Amino acid sequence: ILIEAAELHIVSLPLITPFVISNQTLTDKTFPLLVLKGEGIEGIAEAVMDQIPDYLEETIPAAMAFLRDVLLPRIVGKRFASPYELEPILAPWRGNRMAKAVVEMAFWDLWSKSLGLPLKAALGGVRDAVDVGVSIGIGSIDVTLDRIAEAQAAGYKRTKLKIAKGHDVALLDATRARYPDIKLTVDANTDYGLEDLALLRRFDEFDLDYIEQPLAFDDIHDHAQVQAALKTAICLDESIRNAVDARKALEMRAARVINIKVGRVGGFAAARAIHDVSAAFGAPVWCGGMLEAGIGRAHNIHLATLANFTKPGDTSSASRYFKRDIVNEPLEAAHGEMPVPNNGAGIGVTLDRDYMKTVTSHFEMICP
Ligand code: OSB
Ligand code: MG
Repeated sequence: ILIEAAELHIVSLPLITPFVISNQTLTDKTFPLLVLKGEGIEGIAEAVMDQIPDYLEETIPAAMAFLRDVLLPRIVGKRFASPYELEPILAPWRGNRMAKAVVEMAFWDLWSKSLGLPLKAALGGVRDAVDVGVSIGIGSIDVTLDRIAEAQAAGYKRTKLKIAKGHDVALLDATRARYPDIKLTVDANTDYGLEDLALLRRFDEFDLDYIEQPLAFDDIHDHAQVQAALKTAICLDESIRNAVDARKALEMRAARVINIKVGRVGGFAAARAIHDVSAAFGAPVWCGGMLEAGIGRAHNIHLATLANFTKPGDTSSASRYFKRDIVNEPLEAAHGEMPVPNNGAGIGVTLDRDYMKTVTSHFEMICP
């Protein structure tokens, strides 16, 4: 396929409920959106970096410059026969996996559309719907219990509570008192350290399916000490950048579960490699989220159809996040299952261009 041009947008959607985690509060979901155009087809993807480097190092302003000045000029005007041909263009640059991912993901959409295949078929997925749970941001115990009640009523298959130091044991006590049997996990987003080992060990009382990313975003090694001291499985998110990290983490028993975010790890090739190495170690994976709008949500759903995504992911209904989405197709889960969108080939959702214009703060075209 010849890539004839690229559209680079910045889109900002208000969140229905502000999303609070241990190290950030989001009131709007702001993201770069890339459209690769070629031979009458469009491949689309959302990038997952934030405005400021609070979850990981990348930022929207730096990514926009890297995309505009470095990556897109090397792609626009060229032909690519498969996503693997992008690798030599993306690989030389250090880091910037979220910026690389948006290019690679948009190309997977374009490529699978050119083949007339759903993205999940191009990836080798095996399901028509994926199991999903909810991720509940930090709030008072009462508000959190209400949100769990809503998620239970909606049939979600797992509840993940965001925690932070000092907002953990009491929250879990109250949650288990009310819901002794639900599938429950926590996500610390790096808020603890090895000095908190005694506190972390108390989490074993709550029958959690796993504890997500207790220690630093750039640590794997110390997580092995936490895992050795706990009965509960550790799940790594921030600190898994690629398949080599996944191999090291599983080899040294720093985790027993991995959260794969295609937008975090540099794209589908890397996501699939992490999926495969985890399967080789017998470690289940699940598909994380970054509060994506409909385009990113669709990419995540297709990814989660791969066989080793055996734990419920974070891709809950778009209507939990946004009053109105930038895609025409509703992405709604029922009974804890999110159907794979299939309105046409590729990601199976289409942009609502009229609405998108009203929520776009920046637009540029990259031409050969
Ligand atoms: O750590 O998984 C995370 C949202 C923003 C930043 C980091 C994370 C999250 C979530 C939300 O947990 C998942 C979602 O609902 O998309
Ligand atoms: Mg996480």
